[in-house]
Amino acid sequence: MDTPARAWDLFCHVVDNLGDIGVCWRLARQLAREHRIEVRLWVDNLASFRSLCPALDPSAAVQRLGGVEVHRWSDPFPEMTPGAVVLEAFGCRLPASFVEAMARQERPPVWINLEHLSAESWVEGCHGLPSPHPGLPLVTHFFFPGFGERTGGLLREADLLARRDAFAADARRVADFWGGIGVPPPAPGDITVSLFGYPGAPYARLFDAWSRGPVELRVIVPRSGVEAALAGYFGSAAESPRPLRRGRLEVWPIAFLDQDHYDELLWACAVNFVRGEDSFVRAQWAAGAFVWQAYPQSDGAHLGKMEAFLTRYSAGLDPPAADALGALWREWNAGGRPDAAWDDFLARLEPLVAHGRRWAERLAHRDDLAKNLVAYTESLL
Ligand code: TRH
Repeated sequence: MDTPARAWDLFCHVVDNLGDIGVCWRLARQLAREHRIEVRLWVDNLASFRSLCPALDPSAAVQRLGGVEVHRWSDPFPEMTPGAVVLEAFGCRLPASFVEAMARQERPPVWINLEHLSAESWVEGCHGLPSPHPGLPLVTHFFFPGFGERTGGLLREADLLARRDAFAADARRVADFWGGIGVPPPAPGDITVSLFGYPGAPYARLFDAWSRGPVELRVIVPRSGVEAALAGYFGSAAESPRPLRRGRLEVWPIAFLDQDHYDELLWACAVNFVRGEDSFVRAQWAAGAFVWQAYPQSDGAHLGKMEAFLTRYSAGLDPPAADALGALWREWNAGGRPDAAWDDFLARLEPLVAHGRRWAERLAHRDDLAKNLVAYTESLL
C-alpha cells in the first residue's frame, strides 16, 4: 500500500517545444511504474502533451494514463494537499497558493527543482544545492541531470536497453515498424537517417550533400518543424505523395510519433539527427551514430553546451572519427556548412557506431535519473 511519502506532485510548464513535457511524461511514468509512486502530473498545455501521447484527452481536467494522474494545470489553482515530494520541472514556478499550502504542512514537502541537462562541468558543483525560500519555511533543492558521477544521471527505464536489443534482433518487428509508419524497409546498402531538428538549421546544404551521394540515403522526417525546409528545398513536390526525391536522396515525411515509436525509429536508423534534451538522450540509448542540435539560445550558450558534451563524448574515439564528428556537429549547430562535413562523417560511420555502442554501455553502468531522484528525496524526507 502507498505511504504518503510515495505521493508526488510534478509540475510541467510547456515552453515552446516538446522537451519539457517529453521529459516530465517519461519521468512520471517511470516513477509510477518502477518506484510505485503516486504521481500527480500538472501540465499547462495538454494539446502539446497529446502529440507525445495520443491517448490523452486534452479536454479532461483529470485523467489517469500510464499509471499517472494527469491534471490540467489551470489558474486559479485548486486547493490541494501537496504530496510528500514536489517536483518543479525546469524552474516553471509553482502556483503561489500551492507553495503556501506546502509551507502549512506539518512536514513541508521535499521541493526539488529539476534542471535542464548539460554536460558542462559546473553542473556537478550545483547538483543538490539548497535554496531557502525568501519568506516561507521551505527549501528548494536543485537536481541536475548529467553525465558526471556527481549529477542526477539520465532518464533510462529499467527495461529500455533490453527492449532495444530485442527489437534489433527481431527482423519481423523491425519490418512491422517500417510498415506501421508507411515506409518500405531499407534495401541492402541503403543508409537510413532520422531527422529531428530546429527550423533554423542549415537543411538545404545537408540535403545537397545527401543528394550527391555517395550512397542511397533515406531520410525519415517526423512532422516537427522541418516542413518549411522541405517545402523550400523540394518546392511544390513537398505537397505531393511521398517520398520526395533528389539524386540519391529520398525523404519520407511521416506523422509525429508517440514516444515509444520514436524510440523504435531511433533504433531502426543508422544515423539519428536529434535536438534539445530528451531526443538527444534517447539517441544515446539507441547506441549508434547521432548528430545533436542543442536548443538554440540567443547568446550562443548552446554552442558551449555542445562543446562540453563533445569533449566528454569524443574521449576514447579515434582522432579522425572524433574530428569528423566534431566538424559536422559544429557546422550543424552554427548554421554553417554541414554538407562539407557530412562526407567525412559518413566515411567514419563504422567507428562512430561502435563508439556510440560503447558510450551507451558505459552510461548504463550508472544509476538512472528516476532512481537517483527517489534516493535523493528519501535522504531529505
Ligand atoms: O522539443 P525539443 O526541442 O525540446 C526542447 C528542449 O528540451 C529544451 O531543453 C527545452 O528548453 C525546450 O524544449 C523548451 O526537443 P526534445 O528535448 O528532444 O523533446 C522532444 C520530445 O519529442 C522528446 O520527448 C522526443 C519526442 N518525440 C516523439 O515522441 N516523437 C517524434 O516523432 C519526435 C520527433 C520526437
